[in-house]
Amino acid sequence: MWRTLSVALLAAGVAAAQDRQSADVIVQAVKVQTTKKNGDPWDVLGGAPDLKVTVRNKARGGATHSTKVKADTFEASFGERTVRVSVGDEIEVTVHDEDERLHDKVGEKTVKVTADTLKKKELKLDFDRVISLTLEFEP
Ligand SMILES: [Ca+2]
Ligand SMILES: [Ca+2]
Repeated sequence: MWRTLSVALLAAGVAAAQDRQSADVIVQAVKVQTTKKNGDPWDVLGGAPDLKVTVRNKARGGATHSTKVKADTFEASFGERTVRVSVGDEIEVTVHDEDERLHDKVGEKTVKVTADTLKKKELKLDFDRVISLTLEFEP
């Protein structure tokens, strides 16, 4: 009886520890298509885009962090720490071309953070006009 109880308590403890599993989301690198969907260049006169990545945790009151802008490039390395996430949270990742007034959206994707995501530590995504976006999850 006591043995059964302690096993049950141990199992509950393990489950609780997994619930708390969390990590910082680090935006590592992004690579985008050379044009908008309609074939137009990202900026007038054929300029390359000015890339910025925003990560929003849809749980936790919508904590949001945007990276710095990398100007005039189709690919960029950031290495920037953004929001903290836990297993089960959903994050919305948006890549923009920063402009004077209306920014062009390069792509947007919502991803669910799983225990597997945190275990693998690295997540590579492709969506919309984003060829690849690499996120790292650091405990
Ligand atoms: Ca633009
Ligand atoms: Ca621009």
